[in-house]
Amino acid sequence: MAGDERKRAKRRVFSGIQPSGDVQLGNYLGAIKGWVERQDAKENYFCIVDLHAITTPQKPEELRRQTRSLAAMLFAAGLDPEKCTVFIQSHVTAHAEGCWALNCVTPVGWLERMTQYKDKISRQESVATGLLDYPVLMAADILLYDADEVPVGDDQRQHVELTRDIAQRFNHLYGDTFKVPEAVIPEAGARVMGLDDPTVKMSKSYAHIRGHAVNLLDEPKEIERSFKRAVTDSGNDIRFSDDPEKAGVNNLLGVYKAITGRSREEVEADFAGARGYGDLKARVAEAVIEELRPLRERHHRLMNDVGELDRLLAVGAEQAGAVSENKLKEVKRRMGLVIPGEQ
Ligand code: ATP
Ligand code: LTN
Repeated sequence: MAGDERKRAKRRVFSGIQPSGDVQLGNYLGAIKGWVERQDAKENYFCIVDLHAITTPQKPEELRRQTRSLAAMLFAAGLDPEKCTVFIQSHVTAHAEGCWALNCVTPVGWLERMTQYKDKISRQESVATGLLDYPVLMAADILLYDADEVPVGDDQRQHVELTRDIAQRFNHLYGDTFKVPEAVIPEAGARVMGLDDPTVKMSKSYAHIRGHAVNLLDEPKEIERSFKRAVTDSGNDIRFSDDPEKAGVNNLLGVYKAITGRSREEVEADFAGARGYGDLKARVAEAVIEELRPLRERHHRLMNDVGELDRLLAVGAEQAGAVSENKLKEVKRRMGLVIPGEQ
């Protein structure tokens, strides 16, 4: 590990995104936009985590379509295949194997405490073992690459903490093997809330609920409509606020701030002369439409050449496989498994 790290000129970034639905604005502002902006400064690995997606029920044909569509969206958003290794998790078998190894050092109690798990099981009748194990697979994703940084939205903070705990436990049991990574959470856009209900996080899995999410592929008219319907309050005060009553307005301002990159004061000044919430909604919608327009066009072009898309993903899987297979071998060696060809 130390040798590999000494040779590294840039900090290594690893992140993942589930192909569990159509990519929504929260995914973009909380994660993807930051990945794109920092890609020159980092060594980048971005994984489409299909094995995570199947921890909740998926329709097979939909999942296949969504996986390719998500890959196209990552490139359309600006990830450059020359600078980033973009790949599908199930194409690199080290992830599932690494998960098994880490399962054997992770106490079940750690997993039962995860808030996302508790939240998801409260909404399901039958809970798959994979859902409980979800964070261990995520830990394997990250640790197999000796990632320095994990750029994610705020909802993933606890999972990255758990990854650190698992790394430390493994290192303690078997000797220094894994780098202990850090979560990188954006200052703006880390928690975009549902437009229909500003008390719940915007999520792909709820994207079918009318008015909940902005899908990155939505047509301008649709985006306008979603914002027009966004839940606010009965007042007319346009400012950032922690008041639960004003969560809707706060969310709209947060989206605007994340897109424009302006400070809180600048954003509030921008709306100082606005005529009520109608005006606010129209201008936030406009900013989102302009931000997403080129993505939609590039996505459309990429989806028309699936051969090229699959080729890029195959290159990504090969690069990712080279790094993670090597690490997995080290893990197996540490744990006392016989490595073919080794004493
Ligand atoms: P699902 O509904 O299937 O759980 P999701 O929409 O929550 O999906 P993920 O694929 O789990 O999205 O997350 C991908 C990335 O997007 C993660 O870094 C996550 O933190 C971030 N993210 C997801 N939702 C939001 C949100 N509402 N605001 C900010 N970031 C988000
Ligand atoms: N659980 C993450 C997706 C994910 C991930 C990762 C993120 C899977 N593996 C590794 C960062 C690093 C989520 O966003 N729901």
